[in-house]
Amino acid sequence: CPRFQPGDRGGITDVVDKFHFISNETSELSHVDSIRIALQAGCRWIQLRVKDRREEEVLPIAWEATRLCDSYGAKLIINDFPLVALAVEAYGLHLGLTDMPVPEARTLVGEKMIIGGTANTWEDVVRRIEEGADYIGLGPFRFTSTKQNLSPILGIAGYRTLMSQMQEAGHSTPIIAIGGITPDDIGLIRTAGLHGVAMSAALIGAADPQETFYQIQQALC
Ligand code: TZP
Ligand code: MG
Repeated sequence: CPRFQPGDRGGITDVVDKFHFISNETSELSHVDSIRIALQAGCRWIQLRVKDRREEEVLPIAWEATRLCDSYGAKLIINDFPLVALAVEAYGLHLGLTDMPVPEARTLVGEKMIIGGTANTWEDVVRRIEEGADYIGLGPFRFTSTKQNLSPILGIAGYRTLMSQMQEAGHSTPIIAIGGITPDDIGLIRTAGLHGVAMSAALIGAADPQETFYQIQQALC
């Protein structure tokens, strides 16, 4: 597929929606710094995932992320804070397993916003589908230190089992793999029938994030 030029707008939706960048904070980078790296690399689906902060602390970060994402024509998804997502008119909201249930969030954010939900087991997947989630983040694929309180690791065998259960049940909600994923894993993950992948550390920690994103895109299209 053609090489996506950072700075382009439009016409790349099908490919970029398959890669979700998850923001993170390190000793060297703020959330917004991590988002800037992902946007400069070419990523156009950004999830702002701020942990252990109050809503009023998340809001200014979300505004900054909104300004940046808008300037790149990128979609911004807010993890965990429906009212923040509503305030900044985010493209979407992502809810973890212990966050507000999807239907409750739906009444808060309205019908226009995408809502994604995390799942670790077949029961979680079914619940997410029944709740009306627009996509499901399924993981972890392998161990990662990016997330605390990690659910049991699924590995490729776990994905294969869950994806065949999806197929048998006739469900088509897009499933995004997450957790410790590197560009080299994408080919294998896609053989299990997943729609796309989410990544944090492997992109912001890459020596050349733009080249890494190019490899990711090639593996996803
Ligand atoms: N949920 C499961 S693993 C994870 C989240 C948010 C972190 C993903 O980050 P990384 O650095 O790609 O493992
Ligand atoms: Mg959460």
